Amino acid sequence: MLDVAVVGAGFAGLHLLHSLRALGFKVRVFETAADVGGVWTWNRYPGARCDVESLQYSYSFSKELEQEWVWTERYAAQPEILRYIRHVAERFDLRRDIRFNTTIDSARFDAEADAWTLGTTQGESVRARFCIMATGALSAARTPDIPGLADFAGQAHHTGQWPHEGVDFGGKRVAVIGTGSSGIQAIPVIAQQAAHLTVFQRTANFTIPAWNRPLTEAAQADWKAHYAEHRSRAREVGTLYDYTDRAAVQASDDERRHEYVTRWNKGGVNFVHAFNDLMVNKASNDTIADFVREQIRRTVHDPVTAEALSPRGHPLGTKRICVDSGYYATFNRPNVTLVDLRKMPIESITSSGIRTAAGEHALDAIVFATGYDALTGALARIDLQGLGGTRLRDRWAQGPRTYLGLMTAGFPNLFIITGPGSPSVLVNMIVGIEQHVEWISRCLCDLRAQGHTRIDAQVDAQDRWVAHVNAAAERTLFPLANSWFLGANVPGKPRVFMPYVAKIGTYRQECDAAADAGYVGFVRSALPD
Ligand code: FAD
Ligand code: N01
Repeated sequence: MLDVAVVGAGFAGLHLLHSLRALGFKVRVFETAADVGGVWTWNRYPGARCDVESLQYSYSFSKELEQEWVWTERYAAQPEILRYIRHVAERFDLRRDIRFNTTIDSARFDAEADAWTLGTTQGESVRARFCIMATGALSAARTPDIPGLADFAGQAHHTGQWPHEGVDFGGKRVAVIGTGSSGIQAIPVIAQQAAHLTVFQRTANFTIPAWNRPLTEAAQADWKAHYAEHRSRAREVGTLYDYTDRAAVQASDDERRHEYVTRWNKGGVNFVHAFNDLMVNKASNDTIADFVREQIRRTVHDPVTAEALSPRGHPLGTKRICVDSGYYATFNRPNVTLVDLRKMPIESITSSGIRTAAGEHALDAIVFATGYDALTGALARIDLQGLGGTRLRDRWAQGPRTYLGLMTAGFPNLFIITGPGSPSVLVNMIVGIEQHVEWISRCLCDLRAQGHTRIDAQVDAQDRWVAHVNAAAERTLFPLANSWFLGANVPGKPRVFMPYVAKIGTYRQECDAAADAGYVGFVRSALPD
């Protein structure tokens, strides 16, 4: 029997393997894909790159790794991030404990033995005392159920399941459905390759220019010389932005404008941290949203297209902010057309294109940049049964419930990485992953030292945590948008704000305080000898 089964070999699964193996646990990782990398092996669409700066979007657990790896761009592209993850797998000799091409489709807790039995789609079973779901917050790709999709005779690809051999759009009529981060990254690049690109937009999104650029040796050396300080600050704040204590309502029109212009010209997500009340005060948020709409009008030549691209229905940042390279200017190209689905919804997909009320758009290829069943989707795809055979799907039918975002009551010895109830997708996810890996590693060591074979979350502690997470979201503007943070992109998914709106440092203290005080809110026990 394994001590620990880890599901998923992305950033989280690899770090877990490295950490737990070093602590003497017998660990094995199971991964659907044929390689390491998680989202970075799946998302090979044109333009895919990170939007947290590369020097921050990387592991902090090895000082040597930090110093030896050379990032070439401010925001690394997918192939470079995948090279980095593969380097990590080789450098720390991780592959020997990973089973690739293996999907876990069931997991049952055996209360007599305090152990999980995992089933694979190939019919094998594996037993482990502890099971850690490193299955990814954004790994369950969703292709919408549009009538006629199966009839389409051209190529159809989801950004999150992109063919490894690439897709040649040369001379083709291409559609992109979806204008979230993936669509907004892919559209400018596909527009340069395709004969014609039609963008099908349901909700206009806010996007900030990346101003991506090569990293100079000097800038990189300077950052590396101060890595320890940068990392220690990131453990508190998640990502290093220019945070301010100032509210937009306290600033004059000129001061606000100056701040927005300065940050727009620097680029990236830093823009949304211009003032500290933008995510809690709608009037303040309107000022930054107006500024972005003004930039769209200045960039896009056709006023009708500019207006269609201008987000109106949600405050800036309440849907995940996007970061782009030339997105709005792409709509000035003669080979790019925008279809506003609010005015002209898709009726069906035919063998040769996409049909709206205005007629058919003839196409050779469709790109689905339509997102994910976020945070809970990968878990829901596994038939997970806890105490008494209770299924996680049923337990979470009204929305996910966790204690500290780490465990869910009634499913002992099961940990979740960056799942609901943790800061997860609201922070630099590698910092979030590392915090979870550190906490779980310590927890498993403590259980081993004290002879415990089982740990479970208590229902009342979980109820209090869920209320705390909900209250944190209610203090913000986040609930005003129909976002995937709320599950609003998946028909029938309960509307619950899933991530925990808190600084990662605050959350780390909450998790550590529970462990320091003897795992408050958890029950631990040992099997009889
Ligand atoms: P993943 O990388 O999603 O890995 C999970 C793995 O689990 C996958 O390989 C999957 O195949 C496997 N798996 C799932 N279910 C099963 C199963 N049942 N059996 C076997 N294997 C299974 N975050 C940031 O902070 N900054 C960024 O700039 C950023 N950019 C992103 C860009 C894209 C295109 C996407 C999609 C996400 C981005 N993210 C970013 C979020 C990203 O999810 C995290 O940064 C991080 O990569 C997640 O790592 P992970 O290991 O937790 O999950
Ligand atoms: O997915 P999304 P994504 N008909 O859900 C539209 C991370 N990420 O893959 O808004 C028509 O954001 C949908 O419309 P609407 C990042 O955390 C990061 O782009 O629901 N349209 C929306 O426009 C990100 O937030 C990077 O009305 C349909 C789009 O598809 C997360 O992953 C890069 C539709 C989906 O947008 C997910 O991003 C990529 C339908 N039936 C991803 N269904 C970085 O840059 C959905 N849509 C770091």
